Amino acid sequence: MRVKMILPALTEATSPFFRPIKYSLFPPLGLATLAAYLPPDTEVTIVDEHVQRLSLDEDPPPDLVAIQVYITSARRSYEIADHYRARGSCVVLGGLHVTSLPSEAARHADVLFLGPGEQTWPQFLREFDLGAWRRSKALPRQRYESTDARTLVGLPPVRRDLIQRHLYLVPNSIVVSRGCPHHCDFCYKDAFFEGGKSFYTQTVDAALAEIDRLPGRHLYFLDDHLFGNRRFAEPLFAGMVGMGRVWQAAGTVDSVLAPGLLERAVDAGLRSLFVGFESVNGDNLAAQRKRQNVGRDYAAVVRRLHDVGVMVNASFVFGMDGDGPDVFDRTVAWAVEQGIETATFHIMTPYPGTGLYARMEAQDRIVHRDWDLYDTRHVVFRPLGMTPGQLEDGYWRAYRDFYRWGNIARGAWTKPVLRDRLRHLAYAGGWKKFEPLWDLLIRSRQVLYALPVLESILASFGARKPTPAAPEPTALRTQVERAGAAPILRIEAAPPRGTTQAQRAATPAA
Ligand code: B12
Ligand code: SF4
Repeated sequence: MRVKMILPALTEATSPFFRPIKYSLFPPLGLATLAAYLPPDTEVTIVDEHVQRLSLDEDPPPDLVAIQVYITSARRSYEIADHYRARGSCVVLGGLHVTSLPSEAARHADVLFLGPGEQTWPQFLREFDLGAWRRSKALPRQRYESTDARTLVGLPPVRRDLIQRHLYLVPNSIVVSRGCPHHCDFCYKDAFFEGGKSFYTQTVDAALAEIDRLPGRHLYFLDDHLFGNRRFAEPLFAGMVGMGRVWQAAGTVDSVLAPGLLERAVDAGLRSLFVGFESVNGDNLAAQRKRQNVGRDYAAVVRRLHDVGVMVNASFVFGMDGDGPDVFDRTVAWAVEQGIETATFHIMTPYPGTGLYARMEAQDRIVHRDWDLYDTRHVVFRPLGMTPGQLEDGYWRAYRDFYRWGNIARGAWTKPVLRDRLRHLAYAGGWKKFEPLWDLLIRSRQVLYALPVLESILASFGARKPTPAAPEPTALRTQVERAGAAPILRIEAAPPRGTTQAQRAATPAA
């Protein structure tokens, strides 16, 4: 059987003029995971349109075309699906957007997969009869839904041999869990994992074996919340000590404050953490059910990470119902003052299937459903505290301001040691000030050559001795941070749910 697996790209990622580095960071791990279930005699290719040209006219066409659909690439995915269906291939669609809107996707697919694929995909492969399909387009079923039997135990090794490593800056991306223990209203998580477990991990031994199979030194854990299960994370980190890895990951503010775990991660090689702060306004957090953030001392989170030598990639969302036009400057000023190295800003985006989307729809605040623009850079709903124009302008201004050389230097100079200041300058400047250079590396297919630079910047962080663990989060004082003279951050305890209608769209590691 000839199988083609495709990760379609949104238009921006294939532009002939300029390609942001973020689309050349990570290989299509989901598809490589699924490829591992194919029988050994299968002829299989994986095409990632973010980094490769997708040819659609091979002759004969593939027997089976499997497409991963994200919201921003849904339009393109459906185009490709329609094309291959017209050519007679069996087209199967899966992924987050298909799970959110199966009735939309069904118009473009022979078979749909809802939820994670580790159980349903092998089941389909057992049931699919290529002869019957060729003869009469017969299929055992048209929809496979992942429900209660979810597990990562016995996961076959990811087919990394199908990934073109040299096309990515971070070929060693890895996920050792699925989902997250939290339930933020704006997040895709609850909708995607509906009907079964929404947070589960590999066995520690299997995760360590997967790490061991990866060449080189650098790793990027794409798990939504690597620290989410302490009974898994602790032995994992212990097992990684001595492996000589430097790695990046995502974690929540409460897990950073939890005593002991962060230090273990640092001992195992953690050097940079993506943290979903989301908002400097406590009302927003409560309204979004971002309970793990409410009442936390954000400045202590940053300090604690810096004290153990971990760089911070802080994620913020603009446009929640408690946000007014001042939110952009307040957020940037706070982040710069804390010495945060990199920040990711988003415009709140209601993804179909989320609690946020349901509320916005009920309030008739969704202005269009052009999924191409659901990319967290466009306003697709009516904000309460400002106009859509103010929200979009403020979002871009926040990026510009945070990454001004003056602010990068100001952030770097919050660090007491010259070496740390220089690293801050190198890391923050490297990401945002050399976009044309990244573009050149991407086009000349040399992007992997920049990895040693990233590794050495990361490796020299964390050289300091870990500080003692922070006190229990509950004992931490809520406090007012200051940016210049103006108080900018006060995270309050959660008011009762539903008192405001806020929300947004976070990308835990995107
Ligand atoms: C890495 C990543 C990226 C990378 C690359 C994506 C890639 N190479 O796959 C980059 C940086 C390019 C990226 C960009 C963006 N991302 Co992103 N990203 C992720 C991240 C962190 C990990 C993806 C991953 O590898 N998961 C691990 C693998 C194993 O899981 P998986 O890919 O989901 O695959 C499984 C299932 O979905 C299913 N499945 C998937 N496809 C198929 C197909 C078939 C046939 C079957 C049977 C099953 C199946 O089975 C797989 C195994 O279980 C996710 C968060 C997350 N935890 O998933 C966000 C996430 C996917 N990103 C998101 C967003 C919003 C974006 C951006 C729009 C953000 C932005 N502002 O720029 C852009 C645009 C994306 C695009 N190209 O259209 C959202 C998507 C929301 C949605 N409803 O679609 C997520 C969920 C983050 C979030 N919490 O909001 N992203
Ligand atoms: S936003 Fe982050 S912490 Fe909240 S449910 Fe989603 S992955 Fe978990």
